[in-house]
Amino acid sequence: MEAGGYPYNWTSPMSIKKETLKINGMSCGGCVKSVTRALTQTEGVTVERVEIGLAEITYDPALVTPEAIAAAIDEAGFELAEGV
Ligand SMILES: [Cu+2]
Repeated sequence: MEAGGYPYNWTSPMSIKKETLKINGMSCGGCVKSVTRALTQTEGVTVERVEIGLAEITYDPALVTPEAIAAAIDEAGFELAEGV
């Protein structure tokens, strides 16, 4: 008998956080691609939109820390100005 509700193993949408990151050092489409790649390759991060100076992401705090997101941006050669 179905009791209703959701299976246990579904990821709760409640745990996913949405952030707009302000990023210093971006100046062209190449920078947009670099930031997009860096964030895409970070486990637990989903890229919604990237443009010069900012990135909109959703991330799962169970999989990735704000520090790891900042580090990924730093490693790509940019600086996180605000967010996470
Ligand atoms: Cu550039």
